[in-house]
Amino acid sequence: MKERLEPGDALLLVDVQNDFCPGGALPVPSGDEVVPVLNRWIQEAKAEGVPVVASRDRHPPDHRSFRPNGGIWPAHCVRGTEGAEIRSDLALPEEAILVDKGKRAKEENYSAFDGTGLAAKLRKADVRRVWVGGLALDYCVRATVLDALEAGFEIFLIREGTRPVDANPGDGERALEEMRRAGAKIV
Ligand code: VGL
Ligand code: ZN
Repeated sequence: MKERLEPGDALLLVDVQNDFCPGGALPVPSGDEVVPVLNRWIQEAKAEGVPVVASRDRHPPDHRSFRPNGGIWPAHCVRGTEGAEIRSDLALPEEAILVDKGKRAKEENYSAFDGTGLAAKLRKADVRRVWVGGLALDYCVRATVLDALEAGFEIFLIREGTRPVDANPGDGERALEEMRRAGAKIV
């Protein structure tokens, strides 16, 4: 990687959880392939003293996004289950900041900034630029990036460190274009 992390940056890893990887309840195709890529970025963050944030989708069993409850997704990332855990091969530093979202049955919360206080937390840590990777490109990563731009952060999306669901062919590409138009830099 030629891009460098520097003071004032944060690395934000979105929903790198068992249920979003092959074998999980809502598998993102090749979702597990983001892990080695993001592990290299974590090493770089540690070397530069840059904070690492990891978001988790943490739903109650009666969450509205689940099909039996009228939503579009199979039940996934139910709190307390193995599927909701972050992939054990993601080398998160001990001091990583964990952000849980989707905790309320009646709210979707795709974005790691939605109802989590993350923007305030990052500003308090003097973060201005955020490097984003994780799952899934066309849902939670997209929503997170658009919210972060709205909140005034400079955003770098780590293209190799994310994968789309692509429920409709081209969803991932369209999400990338939308983020680019909104001001994200795709690296
Ligand atoms: C996600 C669908 C439902 C994601 C979360 O993390 O992209 N997608 N819940
Ligand atoms: Zn979810």
